[in-house]
Amino acid sequence: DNGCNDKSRGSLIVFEGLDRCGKTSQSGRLVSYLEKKGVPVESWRFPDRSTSVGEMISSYLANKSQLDDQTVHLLFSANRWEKRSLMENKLRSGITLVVDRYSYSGVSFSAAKGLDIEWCKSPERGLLAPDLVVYLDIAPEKAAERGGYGSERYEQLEFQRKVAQQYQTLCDSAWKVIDACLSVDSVEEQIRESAMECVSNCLKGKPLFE
Ligand code: DGP
Ligand code: NA
Ligand code: NA
Repeated sequence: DNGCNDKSRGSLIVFEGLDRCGKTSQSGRLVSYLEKKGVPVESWRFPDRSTSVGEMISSYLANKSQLDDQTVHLLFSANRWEKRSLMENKLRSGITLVVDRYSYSGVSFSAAKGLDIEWCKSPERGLLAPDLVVYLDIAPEKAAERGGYGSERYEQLEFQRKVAQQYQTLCDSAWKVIDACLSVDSVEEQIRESAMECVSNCLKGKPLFE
């Protein structure tokens, strides 16, 4: 199904960036804004730690279990796949999804460990393509200064530098790249503008792509 029969639908808006770039707070702000504008919207995030796959991921991230890099890559991907049909149903029923991390995190974090990038992309193929990718751009050193990282597996400066390099290779001209070091309000304003344009295109019947 290539989605050509779509009429109005919700938008798939994805936030990406390094740990501590401000994604979680900005995606929350966008959801509140869209709600106020009367746009049916839900806040989502990946990994979704509430499923049994998500619990395995969470335990891995907390260093409570060990998994090899390929295995954990496929678990993160499976965690998106297990939500795919629900996401599609929501979008087709007119609900906009604002998602904190998606396939680009999947590819960037695993490729940063040295896995082949094409291998990393493979299991993501067939997931729904976002209508808008918001990339909150921050230097790894700046992100590290923001109250420091937590204790999860990937929250280390050296690793985040490698993740940033991988995001660079994935980033294309369709992404909305925003300087995450601007004021919170100015970042929010730029996101609002792109999101409203995206929502109105989807209401006009922009097809849903895999
Ligand atoms: P978060 O809940 O957004 O803080 O994400 C938890 C950590 O997992 C964070 O360091 C980013 C990383 N991450 C998110 N998605 C993926 C993924 O698909 N693959 C890998 N390897 N790491 C991911
Ligand atoms: Na994190
Ligand atoms: Na986050």
